[in-house]
Amino acid sequence: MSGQDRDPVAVAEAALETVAAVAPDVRDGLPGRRRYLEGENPSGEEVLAADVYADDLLEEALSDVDGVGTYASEERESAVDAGGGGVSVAVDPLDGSSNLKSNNPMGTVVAAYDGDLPASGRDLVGAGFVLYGPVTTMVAGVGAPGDATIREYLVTDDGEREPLDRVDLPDDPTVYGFGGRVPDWPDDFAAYVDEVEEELKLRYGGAMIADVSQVLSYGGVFAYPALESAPDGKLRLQFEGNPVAYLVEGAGGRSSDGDRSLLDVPATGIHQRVPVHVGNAELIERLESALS
Ligand code: P6P
Repeated sequence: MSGQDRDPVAVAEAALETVAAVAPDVRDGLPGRRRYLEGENPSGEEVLAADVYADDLLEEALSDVDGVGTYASEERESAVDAGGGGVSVAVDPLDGSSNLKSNNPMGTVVAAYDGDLPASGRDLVGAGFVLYGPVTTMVAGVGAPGDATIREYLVTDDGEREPLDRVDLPDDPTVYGFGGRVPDWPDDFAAYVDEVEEELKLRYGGAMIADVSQVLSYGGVFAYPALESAPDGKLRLQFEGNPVAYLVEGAGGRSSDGDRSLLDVPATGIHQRVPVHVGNAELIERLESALS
């Protein structure tokens, strides 16, 4: 059977297993790679030696997965041909890598799309993130958006996934975390924050997947919103917005670019930015009302 013929969901599962298998090597390579390199990534951000190291490890491993035809990452201007296969993987090799200097959590995000990039979130056949926290874990699911069961896994030292609990967003929200500077928030978003901060506890750590993990564990809302200085926000749809929307919606929550599910945002480029808001449905509905 050629890679083109392999069931896309099976390819997504194999890609997630591969990311888990590489995770211990990524984590082990962090201590000696805390220095910044010359140049910037395609989004104009500084690049750590650890970013490049993780990206190279993941590109080599994921390109060998039968059925993966394209590898794309936040660190590369354009997608890489990975041989015969209909599934495209989009990776943020080290999400929140600026946390390496301060020794705070960061992670790896992977999205598996059935088709070419840039792709709609509706084309996802699987997504997940590895969280390099006190414990290395993965949160992941496979299948079409809305069909996937989202589960947490322990990632062992030899890169195996040990299933833990199914992830379901708690009904009663507890935490919030919003990126950007307060003076840079548009007035309508700032008004929404005024309401939310009366109800929830602030949890913001500068790595999207660590902050989203707080929301998945305790209920609440995470956002990197549109800013006055950056109307499309900071986070990338292909590598960050779509996969976390897939996971949070699969766990019973909602996502939004301010107007609709992130999974329905038209894909225009692999590095396109999008305002990201994910969390409990009621909080996202209130957000959309505030921004309308
Ligand atoms: P700021 C990390 O660089 C990242 O892409 C996300 O993981 C995180 O949510 C955001 O940027 C943090 O941005 O402006 O708070 O440093």
